[in-house]
Amino acid sequence: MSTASAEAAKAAAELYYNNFIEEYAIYFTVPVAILVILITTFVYGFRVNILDYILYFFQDLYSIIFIFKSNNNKKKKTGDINLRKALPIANLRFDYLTSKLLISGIGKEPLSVDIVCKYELPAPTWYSRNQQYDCRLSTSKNVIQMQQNKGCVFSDANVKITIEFARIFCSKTSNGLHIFPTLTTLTDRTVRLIGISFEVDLKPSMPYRLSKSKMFINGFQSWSPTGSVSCASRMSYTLLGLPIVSRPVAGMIRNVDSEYWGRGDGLTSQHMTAFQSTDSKDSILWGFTKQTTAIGEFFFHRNTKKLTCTLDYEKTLFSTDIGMKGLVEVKVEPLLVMFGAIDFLLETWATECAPTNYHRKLSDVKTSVGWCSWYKFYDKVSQVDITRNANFIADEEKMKDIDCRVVQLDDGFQSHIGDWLTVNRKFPDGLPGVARQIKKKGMAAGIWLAPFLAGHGSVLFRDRPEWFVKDQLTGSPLIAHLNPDWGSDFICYSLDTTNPQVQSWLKHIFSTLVAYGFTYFKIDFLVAGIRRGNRYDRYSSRAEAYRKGLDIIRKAIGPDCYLVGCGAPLGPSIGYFDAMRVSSDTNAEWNEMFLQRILGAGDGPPCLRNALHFSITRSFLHRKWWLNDPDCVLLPGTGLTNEEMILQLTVICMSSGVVVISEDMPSLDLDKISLLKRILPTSQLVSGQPRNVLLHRFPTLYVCSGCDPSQRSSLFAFINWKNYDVTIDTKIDLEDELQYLSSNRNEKNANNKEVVHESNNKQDDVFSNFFFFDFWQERPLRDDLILLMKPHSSRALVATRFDDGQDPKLIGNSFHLIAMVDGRISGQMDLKNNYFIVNVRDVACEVGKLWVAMPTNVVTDLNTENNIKSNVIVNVTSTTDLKSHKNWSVMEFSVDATKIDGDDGQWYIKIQF
Ligand code: 9PG
Repeated sequence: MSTASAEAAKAAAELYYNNFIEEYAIYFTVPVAILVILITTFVYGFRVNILDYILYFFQDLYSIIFIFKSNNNKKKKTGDINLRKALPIANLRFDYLTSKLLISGIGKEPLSVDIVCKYELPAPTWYSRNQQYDCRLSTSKNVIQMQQNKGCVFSDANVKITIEFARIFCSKTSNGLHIFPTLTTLTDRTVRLIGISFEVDLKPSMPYRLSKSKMFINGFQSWSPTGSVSCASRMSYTLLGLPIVSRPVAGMIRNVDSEYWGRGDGLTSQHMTAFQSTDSKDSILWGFTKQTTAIGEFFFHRNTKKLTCTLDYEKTLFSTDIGMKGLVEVKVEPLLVMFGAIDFLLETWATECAPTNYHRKLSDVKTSVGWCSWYKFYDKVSQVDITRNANFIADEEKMKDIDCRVVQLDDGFQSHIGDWLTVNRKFPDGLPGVARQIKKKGMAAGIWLAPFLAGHGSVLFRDRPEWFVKDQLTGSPLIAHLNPDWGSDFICYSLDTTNPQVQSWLKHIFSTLVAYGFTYFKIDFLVAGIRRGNRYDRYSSRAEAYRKGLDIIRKAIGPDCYLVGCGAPLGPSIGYFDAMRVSSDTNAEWNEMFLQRILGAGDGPPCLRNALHFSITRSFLHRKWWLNDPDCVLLPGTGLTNEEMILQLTVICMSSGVVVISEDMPSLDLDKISLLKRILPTSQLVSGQPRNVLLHRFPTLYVCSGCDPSQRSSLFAFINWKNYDVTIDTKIDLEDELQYLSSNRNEKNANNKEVVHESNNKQDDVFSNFFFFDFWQERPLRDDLILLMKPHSSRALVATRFDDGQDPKLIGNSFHLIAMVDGRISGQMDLKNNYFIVNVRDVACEVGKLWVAMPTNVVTDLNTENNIKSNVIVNVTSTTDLKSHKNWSVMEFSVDATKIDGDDGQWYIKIQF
């Protein structure tokens, strides 16, 4: 638990007691207390200290009053919680009346929870079977200790579970509880821990129809669909809806080894989930905050409205080997439950999961631009293609500003899947030759491999069949993946990363590639390393085995090489990667191909729509666990409409993740490169966040707010995912956003004095507090905030705050989509010297326009020749009145910054008044 959460817990505890005594003291009467003590003593006997009874009594009373009060509130008002002060203080305690754990204060109703531990003990005799236990630990019979505001302990004859908790925050709008269980064995026999589940009854908090509730489904790995669905919907298992038939294909996309795979009576989400009713602004998020030992999964049972939060261990705990009772202690993956606005909850949860011991600060990892062979050449790629592209990127004048630093060879060079160091005939100089040619051109050499897979035709599989994870049913090597692109390697198997020989082999492969000169690694199909099966080390869970593999790879390449994950189970990968693919593959087609849709499991096959959709819904992971990789930028001649191309650039830029181009650069239309430059480099400081991600499966608003309160501009991208034209009244969505941006923002003016802006409560005025600029259409907007949007299109609006007086404001530019939001392009008034200055740095585009708004009388007085100074070529191209703001005009400047005075690439325009 971090010190911040400990402090928050302490503060919350104080608040709890203050509220508690203030509000409920009148209810505590001595006679009732004595009566309850007598009844509970009669019911439970003297197993528990009498003082504890008194505490339980107060707690029960508290929850009864809480239920009573919230029922009263419900009568008065439906929809959101609107309590008098802060939200009730979250609490967890055992309730003797219902014999369940109770979580109160998260949402309107207390949530009752059962803790179930599944384990096996070895068969007592050779002819009997292992003893299997599916034990509900959280019953009155199993309680052995209760501590007010701290937690409780339960045990059966073989295992003990200690539940501790901390409140993570408490405000008017959100609160949360972080639960930290520890499991200890009490027997001297070997315990095989199968899983631990928290079974939560959501019925009281979901009194309405299922279709009125939305559930956030987080996919298992990079390519898996992620986003909200109706709680009434069904999981899609394609191939005739038969999970068994689609399993070999789905094995690479879904968690098919889970006991919930294929279930038709509910919905599964991996690592976390969240629920929201369609008439509420608040949601409840459930999430495990670690996945180093077990795989966390959530299953919503549609019929019973129960949520099972389950941890899949399958791990042997070796108490017999030590020969002492109770010595094996497992720190169970903590569970977080929170109430509040979904954007905030997703970000908070991701922060709580973030790696604490990562080898470098994620904020120091730079966004980079790279090139990848896959989406243009696929497995037909040859050494000639790599050399031609590397040479073009390094030598072509037009490519200079793109600053492409990596050339990455993808799938197609290897002789077989698994035989990574032997290449096919298309690579006559071998891998050392490829690395040499890329490095010679001053770029980092990158390579793709699937380190946990080996194909049926590989030498590795032929020579070392014992190195593979074994199928639990048949005992033969587990088939992890079927890939029609891989010919004789169509059937692929999972390497057993707990086998010391496999570990040495992995180390050898990666250190050899480093010795060849590669410094950028895209490791793919990683989910193969986490499949269920029998492994060399039975004390290792599948999550531990997977992380062992990653650990070896990271150590072999060292901390300075760039590691990109792909096809990776996300939660168990935290802590090893610089960047991670967070979406399905892209393609130069908006929709997936029909055949892929019916052959794939669910809606994750390659297409632009899926890649953009999941990159948006997974935005909250960016720079918390790694840099998000939204998959490659495609700039094809055909295949994508202009609107789709702009939408692609908008989303990739706003994701602020890594940008990798996948095209044959020499044959590329150079206009496309100019378009691409307008999103490069992506931002180090800000990134996009979708709005209403639970209410809309396809979010229609993606927002990037300024990185500090003094930043005037924010970016709002409206998206039409539909196949037909749509008219969007942006005012509806923008009103709340702008209200927030214009309220109580403190900023420093040019003289470094704090300027406090009072909140503007008059809603009608909020729009006149902003200038709006349409980035891709390159024009200031007037009253036209109702947008007609073509199919698969976006409109990126830069909104700039206007609220302080008559100073000029920079309201638009055509150089970079996001640079006015993160401060790389900024306009400021210097009141002392009476000039307005626009500063520009770190943008790839060198020729473009700027738009500055100023009072009309100021524009009239300006003598442009003498008043404008710059270290680049500037011309005033037009001056127009702003219809949205009376007596204001916009001056449009055209700028050519190809030849800058000074060598740091920064340029400025100074307008003297
Ligand atoms: C190389 C590609 C690219 C791509 C990766 C990944 O299920 N499948 O058959 C399947 C094939 C390819 C694939 C994903 C799934 O794409 O995302 O960028 O590196 O491998 O083979």
